Amino acid sequence: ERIKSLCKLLLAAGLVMVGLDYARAAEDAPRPPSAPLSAAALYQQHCVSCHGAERTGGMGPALLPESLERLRKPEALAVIRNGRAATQMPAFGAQLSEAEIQALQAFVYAPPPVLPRWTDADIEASRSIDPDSARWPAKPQWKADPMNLFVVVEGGDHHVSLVDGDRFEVLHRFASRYALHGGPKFTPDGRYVFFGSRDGWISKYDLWNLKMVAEVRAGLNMRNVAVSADGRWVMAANYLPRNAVLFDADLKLVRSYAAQSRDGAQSSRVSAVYDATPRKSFVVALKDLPELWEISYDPKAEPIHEGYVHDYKMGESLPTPGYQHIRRTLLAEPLDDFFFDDSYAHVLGSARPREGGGSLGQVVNLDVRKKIAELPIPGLPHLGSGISFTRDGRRLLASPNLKDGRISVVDLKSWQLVQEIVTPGPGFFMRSHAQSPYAWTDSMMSPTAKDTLSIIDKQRLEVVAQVREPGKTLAHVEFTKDGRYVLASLWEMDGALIVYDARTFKELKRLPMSKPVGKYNVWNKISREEGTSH
Ligand code: DHE
Repeated sequence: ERIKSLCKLLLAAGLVMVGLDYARAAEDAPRPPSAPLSAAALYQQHCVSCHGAERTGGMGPALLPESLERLRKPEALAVIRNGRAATQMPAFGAQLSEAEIQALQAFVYAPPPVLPRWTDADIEASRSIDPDSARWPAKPQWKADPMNLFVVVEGGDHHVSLVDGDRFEVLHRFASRYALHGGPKFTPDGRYVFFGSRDGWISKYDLWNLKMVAEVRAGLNMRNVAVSADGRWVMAANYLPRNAVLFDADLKLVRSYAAQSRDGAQSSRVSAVYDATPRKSFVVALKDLPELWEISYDPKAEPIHEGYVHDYKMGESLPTPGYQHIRRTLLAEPLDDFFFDDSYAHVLGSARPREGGGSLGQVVNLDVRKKIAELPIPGLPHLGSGISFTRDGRRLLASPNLKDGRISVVDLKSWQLVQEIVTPGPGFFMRSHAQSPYAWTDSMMSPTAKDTLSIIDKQRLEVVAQVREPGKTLAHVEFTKDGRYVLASLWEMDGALIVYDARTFKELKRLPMSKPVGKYNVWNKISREEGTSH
């Protein structure tokens, strides 16, 4: 019996050994090829935790066709393969095959089966506010002129630098939301600044205390934000969803306005919203509908009566605060980008060129609410970056052009083209200052002249000097409060903010920065200096 038991034990131990050996051998053997994962499953496995189940973003940016419009597909493949420097985006080149990387790229560029929604409830749920912010001291907690402060948006690693405009030193640097776009907007005292990101985040920052006050996600794909002249209201313009959204100064949702025709039959993306300070209203441009909206925040605004073009639903009681109305100006074609004249009674707008041509520029009078003149500037004028100035007693507008290397100069009374100033290539931005005889413009859309800033004499209306950074991109300038110095962006990952003397055009200093995109001088912004964008 004892021998029998010993044999059983040995047999069992043998089986275990064989089993272990077998398991080890199985581990060493090549895995049987499994069925390839679908792109949706790959997304689920590798991307969902940062970019969200609906691809609307999370810690990483939104991955929807609207959000990716500006990223070329080969670049997207490279990002999946190699990751993105200075971000949390890892490299997947070692884990995924080339076919899987391509499948993922195609997946994120394709529209999702169900259009993601972003409701008022989503907006409210996304909001955060520092509960102590109301008690923070109401004066700058640093030593420099708060009016000559520059807010510099660094697109390379998504940061913002605050630069002392007298000493040209960085006072503070903080992380921003991913991909800020459009100029940040300031409250009238210069204390708070509001940033808008392409993914729909609005951030309210206290410049005096160097702290974030509040954040909210207004939409999934946003164009820009505007702040009312009294600092009480903030409005966001969205492509996705198709609406404009109104907040109070602490980014608490007030209401959203669906961008629809009056009968609700057509909808539109919202191109941009601007504050029309003297009118106490927001002016809203629609990309797909031939309408221009004006939404008053003047508590004394006269109510919009029956018979006027109005927007409240029948049966709804007349809303009391003026900001709730939409005054629609009906147009022949949509306006994409525009510029206010000095009175803010006129909007000078441009539309994107369409197949078959069509007029490109128009002047709209916001009081009579109709187009009153054609604007003789073809090409793709970037009116939002336009500047105004006086020459021979006439007020002029100068606007860069995204398609051609020329600056269009238009008389703001006769609406006639005064001059076309030839530059080495098409550019995005233009800046001047009332105290400077010169306007500066870039040619960043030109592969051969992107490294050149052209300096234009505002009286002679011609280029009189250039500064260059050979082979690099040089763009977007802003003057100091007194107009003595010009700060320009060396628009590279290892770029810089370059300070030039505004009279001699000589370089004074450069501060290293990560792809500085735009820079904004507090005083020039809050005083609506004629040479800066509003
Ligand atoms: Fe902008 C402002 C539209 C691409 C950098 N851009 C604006 C504004 C509009 C606009 C309507 C004014 C909003 C404001 O300041 O409140 N931009 C567009 C476009 O339609 C376009 C051509 C295509 C798009 O995809 O949106 C476009 N813009 C770009 C870029 O590629 C730029 C160069 C780089 C980037 O970061 O996106 C760019 N846009 C800027 C900047 C401003 C801006 C820096 C603020 C300029 C200022 O000085 O006020």
